[in-house]
Amino acid sequence: LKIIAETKIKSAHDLNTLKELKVKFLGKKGELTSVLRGMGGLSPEERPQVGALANEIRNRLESLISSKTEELEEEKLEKQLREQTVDVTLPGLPLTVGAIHPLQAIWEQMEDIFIGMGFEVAEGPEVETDKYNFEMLNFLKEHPARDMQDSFYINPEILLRTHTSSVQPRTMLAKEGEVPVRIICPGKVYRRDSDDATHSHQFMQIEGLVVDRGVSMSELKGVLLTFIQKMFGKETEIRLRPSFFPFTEPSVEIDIYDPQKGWLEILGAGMVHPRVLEKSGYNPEHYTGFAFGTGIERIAMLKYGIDDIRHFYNNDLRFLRQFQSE
Ligand code: FA5
Repeated sequence: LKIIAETKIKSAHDLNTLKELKVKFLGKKGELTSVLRGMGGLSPEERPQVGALANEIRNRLESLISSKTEELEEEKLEKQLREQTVDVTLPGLPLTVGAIHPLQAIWEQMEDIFIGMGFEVAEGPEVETDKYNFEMLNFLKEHPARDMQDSFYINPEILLRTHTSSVQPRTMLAKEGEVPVRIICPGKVYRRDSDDATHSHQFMQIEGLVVDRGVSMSELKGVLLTFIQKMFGKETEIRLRPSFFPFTEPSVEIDIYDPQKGWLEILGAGMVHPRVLEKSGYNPEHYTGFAFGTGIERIAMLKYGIDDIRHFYNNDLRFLRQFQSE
């Protein structure tokens, strides 16, 4: 038995065969176990001798099996390593690299330009109250923009902000009458406009607000001309047209000149209305201010020559990949 078992164990080629052999010889119903069971039939003198022999065989076979198991496991590992070597000279798979979204690129560029002119970046909520979106900005109760037709209302007092101008009173109140106020606020705004080539129901604006002693219209023009020329080139011309906003007086619309398309409106601006200053805790006899608001999509469309605002929101990779190097 010992000799047969030893030969079989030594010549086992894989771990499964070895496991089977262990059961066959040493298991509960194994051959050695049945020898031990048969000891009842032996004489008392023979028993210790046969018992000792059987134990010796068991120990011998167990150590043989465990060293063979180790040997086979090592062999298996080496085989795996040999077969799975990595050929580092093979060319790798190309990685697809994402691009910054054109609106994000313009947003960041605009922030950099205004930060360079001493502006700080402010924030405000997209879900806004009537108070900050309209009331504090001198909109009359019956102003058409307050109508359910134009704004997304959550309830009669709360709506999705229709412009970033809501950050004007928020900032002034937070400053508690201190000057200078010199902020820009980029962010999303929402209107019940029907989507077409130049309108989107959700778009982005950048608001600007400056309040201090002696702030003038010529400073407003200087700041916006600097911004536009940094964005579109030194030669770009602008034009100020009279306009109306309830929160600025006088109000202007600013156009830029595009050689192909002529004059294009890009932003609204004006001197902060005295009533708006007053409502937010600034005495209009001591302080003046200017504000402006522009659409990020419209700036991006002009800058990149994009003819349809919907391209920005369709997530068409053929469109987005064109901005890979931005
Ligand atoms: C305003 O929203 C004023 N709050 C701007 C302002 C700020 C005036 C501070 C004075 C002082 P207006 O509704 O014109 O104004 O919108 C400003 C800009 O947002 C427009 O010039 C345009 O660039 C962009 N815009 C307006 N509606 C849409 C739309 N549906 N889709 C995309 N861009 C739009």
